[in-house]
Amino acid sequence: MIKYEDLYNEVKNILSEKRFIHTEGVIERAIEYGEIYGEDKETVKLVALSHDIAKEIPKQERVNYAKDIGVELDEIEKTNLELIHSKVGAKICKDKYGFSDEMVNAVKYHTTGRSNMSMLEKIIYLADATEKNRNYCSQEFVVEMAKKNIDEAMFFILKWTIGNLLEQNKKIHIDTIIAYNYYNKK
Ligand code: DGI
Ligand code: FE
Ligand code: FE
Repeated sequence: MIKYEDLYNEVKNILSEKRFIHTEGVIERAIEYGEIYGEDKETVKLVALSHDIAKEIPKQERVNYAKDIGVELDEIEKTNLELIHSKVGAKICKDKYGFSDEMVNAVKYHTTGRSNMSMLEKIIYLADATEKNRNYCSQEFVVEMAKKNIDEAMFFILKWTIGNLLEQNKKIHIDTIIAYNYYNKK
């Protein structure tokens, strides 16, 4: 597996300044959550650092790039470029950086979520949504919720995300809906 220091420089070169600032926010938040929930710090840092590695592949190239590296896309993913970056990123992390399956899945499901997520998957999903540069979800009450009851925070973010997507008439990916139902414990 690639060393954190080496990957840090690689990611810094690949991403724009804005996206790298977001990434540093995710690393910081993921470390906080990881400490509370007892996840290995180096693992958490590596996944947070690389979660958006494929975010800035030019839109017109993204579908072909996914095909070239052997990522299968469903119909929604083919037309929603936002959704491709997590799957493509996961494949890069597996093939190029030698990530374990659990780490790969944390990258793969960081945008949609899914049912029955591992602790590492939830930490990355929530760190991505609540890092300090985010507007709404970085508020203290959301961060506190994530620290006290991680499944409740999953539900909160999923509900908020789906609400936003509905308002914009966007399609909801099936994994997002499955995750919402799973973490809706009421
Ligand atoms: O990559 P980031 O911006 O850091 O965050 P992210 O990976 O959570 O991606 C956020 C984008 O993904 C945002 O524009 C909403 C979109 N998204 C998340 N779930 C769905 C979705 N888009 C569609 N169409 N359907 C979804 O279910
Ligand atoms: Fe992302
Ligand atoms: Fe992100």
